[in-house]
Amino acid sequence: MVTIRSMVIGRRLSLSLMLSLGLACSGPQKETGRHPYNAERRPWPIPGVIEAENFDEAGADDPAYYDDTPGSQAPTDEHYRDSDVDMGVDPQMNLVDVGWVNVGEWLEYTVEVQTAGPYTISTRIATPKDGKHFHMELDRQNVTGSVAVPNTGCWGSDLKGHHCFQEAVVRHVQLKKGVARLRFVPEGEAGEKDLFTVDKFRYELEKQTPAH
Ligand SMILES: [Ca+2]
Ligand SMILES: [Ca+2]
Repeated sequence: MVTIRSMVIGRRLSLSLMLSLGLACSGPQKETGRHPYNAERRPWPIPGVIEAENFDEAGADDPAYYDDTPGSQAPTDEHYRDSDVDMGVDPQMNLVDVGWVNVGEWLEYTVEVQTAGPYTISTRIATPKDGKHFHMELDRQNVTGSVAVPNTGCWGSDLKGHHCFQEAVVRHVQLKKGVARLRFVPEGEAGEKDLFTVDKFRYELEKQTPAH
């Protein structure tokens, strides 16, 4: 085994040796710098609520989203965090959301399922369009199937003071315990733009009837 001492050249480590050392210390998992978007860098717990705008902070070679428009399409005074993801700040509803969601785009969150079992997943979402869908993946496995988004009448709130987020609910989603990457994926025809505005995802563990 190569020791640190044997890799020291004088008092300096060469870049290649530092990289070797980093790989040796990190074990089989590649160290990318990607992490959950919270101060503790802790996976978002499930059961729990994950805000759509709190997708992971990406590592150098490990993206946490795909967004097909450079920069944000939201007004500049609605800035929440630096990213190409189009996030809006809604002062009427006191929330931050992700809007201008196009087919082909996706967002990822590192989560930790703390209890295995069946879950109800409620997504707070808005659209003035009919027939829009999305699904959610854990470690690239589609766990929800296609979830229908109701036409809620507007993009979340409008200048007339209408508030129109609703919950798109899917039940009985079996989740395994452990850390995983949750991916939110809009569905539709390639090139389809501006499907909906999404605020948050709520994962609730369903009550289970004891076996007889
Ligand atoms: Ca964008
Ligand atoms: Ca939100």
